[in-house]
Amino acid sequence: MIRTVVLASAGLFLLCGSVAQAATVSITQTVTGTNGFANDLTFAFAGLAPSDGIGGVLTIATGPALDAPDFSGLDVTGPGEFFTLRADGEVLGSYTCAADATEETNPQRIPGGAVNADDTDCTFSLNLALPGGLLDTLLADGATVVEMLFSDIVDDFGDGDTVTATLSYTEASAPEIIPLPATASMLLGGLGLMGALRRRDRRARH
Ligand SMILES: [Ca+2]
Ligand SMILES: [Ca+2]
Ligand SMILES: [Ca+2]
Ligand SMILES: [Ca+2]
Repeated sequence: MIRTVVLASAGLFLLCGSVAQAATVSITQTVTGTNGFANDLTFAFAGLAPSDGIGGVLTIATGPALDAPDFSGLDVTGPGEFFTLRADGEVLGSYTCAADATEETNPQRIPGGAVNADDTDCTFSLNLALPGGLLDTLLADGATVVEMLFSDIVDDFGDGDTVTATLSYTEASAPEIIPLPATASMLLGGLGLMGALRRRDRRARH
């Protein structure tokens, strides 16, 4: 009984000790429609630390439109209007707010996507789980490029629409390593100090 409690509290302690802050990388891009048509978006993440292997989440979300009149959200509300997400060329899926789509169709309906009264724009926050294997493949070179590719009939972008891409995962805990050069210089410094003390000692005696 006591042993169980000790083991349980040891487990709790380990659990608390291993909870690290999830490294969150956030990139915001501004959509600029050229001649009313949508531009594909690229989110470049760099300088990424290795993950703990458990996987992470990629969140693609619409933000406020920066230009007046403000039409927040993206033109992915009708049949055939969707975007495809790719990470380092790997297709993650295709998504839409079109009423005829469901979470089982392709493109898949974005859960919680809110279409405005005019049925022209959809605001959403789409969370995609990145399994550990996929995330670690993406992070192998410390960088990943997420592409948001729009279907041809997505054409009602407002200048100043914003879209954010956020990559969240827990970094692998780095083992504590004392670099050898530092150890060596500390040792040399220590020897130098000992020599100086000895010299001072000798001088004091003379
Ligand atoms: Ca818009
Ligand atoms: Ca539309
Ligand atoms: Ca990569
Ligand atoms: Ca359209």
